[in-house]
Amino acid sequence: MIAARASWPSSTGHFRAVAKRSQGKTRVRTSSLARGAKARRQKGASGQSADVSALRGLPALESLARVPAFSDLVPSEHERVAFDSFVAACDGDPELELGFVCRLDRNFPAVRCASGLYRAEHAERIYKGDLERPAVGDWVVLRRPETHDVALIEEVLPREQALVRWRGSQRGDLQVLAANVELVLIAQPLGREALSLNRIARSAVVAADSGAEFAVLLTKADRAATPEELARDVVSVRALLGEHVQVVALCALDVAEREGVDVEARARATRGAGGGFGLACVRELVAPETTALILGESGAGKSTLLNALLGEEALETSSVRRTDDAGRHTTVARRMVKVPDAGVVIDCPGLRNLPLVGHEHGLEKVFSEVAERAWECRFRDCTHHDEPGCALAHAREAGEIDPLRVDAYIALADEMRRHADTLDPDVAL
Ligand SMILES: Nc1nc2c(ncn2[C@@H]2O[C@H](COP(=O)(O)OP(=O)(O)O)[C@@H](O)[C@H]2O)c(=O)[nH]1
Ligand SMILES: [Mg+2]
Repeated sequence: MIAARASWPSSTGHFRAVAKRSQGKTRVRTSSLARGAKARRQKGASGQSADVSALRGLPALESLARVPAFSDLVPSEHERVAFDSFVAACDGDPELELGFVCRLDRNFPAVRCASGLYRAEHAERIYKGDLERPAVGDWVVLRRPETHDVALIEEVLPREQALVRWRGSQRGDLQVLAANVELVLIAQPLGREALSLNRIARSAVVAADSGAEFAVLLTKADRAATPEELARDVVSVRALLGEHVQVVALCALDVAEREGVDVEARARATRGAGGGFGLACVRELVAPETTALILGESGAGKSTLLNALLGEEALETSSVRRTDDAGRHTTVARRMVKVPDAGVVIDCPGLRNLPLVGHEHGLEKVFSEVAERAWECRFRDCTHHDEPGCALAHAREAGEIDPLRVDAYIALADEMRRHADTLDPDVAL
């Protein structure tokens, strides 16, 4: 049995960097399907922002590799009905088509429809009004006037699910990372620094809060100091998130071969610790008809992994800074790619931080037995630090719950409690 080596860091300092605020605020959807649809139809495509020059710097659609086909994603019944009623409100306007956003380049969408792949702009009431802009994965109503090169997104259909993060330390400033994501692949690189369990735990909480499944990918397995160290990391992650969560270690580059790393020894060690090893395991996770998103900091090896899965350099990758191992934000687009014989994966720019302003339901899901036990504390507002009658302290001491999980829960709950006025009263932290 390999002992877990990582302990829970006392601060959340891994993610101190300030969130970027470059992409405009996201607000809670106020969908208004048929509202004004007729008026918009009369207006035709003239509502678009018309800044076509801004489209010129974007990659040509023909150059994009591995864009999913229309049939690779399936709209929900709800989304289909919403589309049909929008079209009906427009008297069956033949210019309207159903599509999904498969790419955002500097916030300019590309939309995949049954008839093809199109660059699109937002209808005026979307880009000027307070309606939410579509995220990658959203189903939309697209208008394609014959006389225009660029199509127009008339409506973002009510999405089934969204993966969101809070941008700052207040509720109300949300960023939708992608919509309709079923699986979040939490990419955490191995290397000089100790594995960040904090980052993995908060990523899991964000994923669970969105309703998505999640799995952990330990990338750059060639950079773990030894196979034993790698095995200890796998054990730690499984202890943290529970043994039902899949953990896959991998090496997406063949540097391992060049630098004389014994990959097979690492694969054996990983499997011995209960994890999976290699690209084939990742491909298995992303089953056909699944939409996954790779979540991780810049430089975690997300794009390299996707290229390896695709078997070609479809996505640009970066070198990490030698001084601190940090990545350089090479990926500026959010995009979907179809992995051969597997599902669709969304690659997006690395996230420096994942503040847990909300997401308490995600915390409750990931640490369910801890959250359940927290109801037994003597004081309803117990912070689980040194209050008498603390059920979590008791569970930890009695060995009833893994201390790693208790400590992770308390650290993340502390962070959320700092914004207590925003919490849902139905969840006890
Ligand atoms: N040693 C090693 N380096 C890797 C591996 N995967 C990616 N890298 C390197 O890590 C850097 C960042 O990779 P990239 O895929 O751009 O990261 P992203 O920002 O998460 O998309 C690049 O220099 C890659 O060559 C790996 O498995 N082993
Ligand atoms: Mg990248």
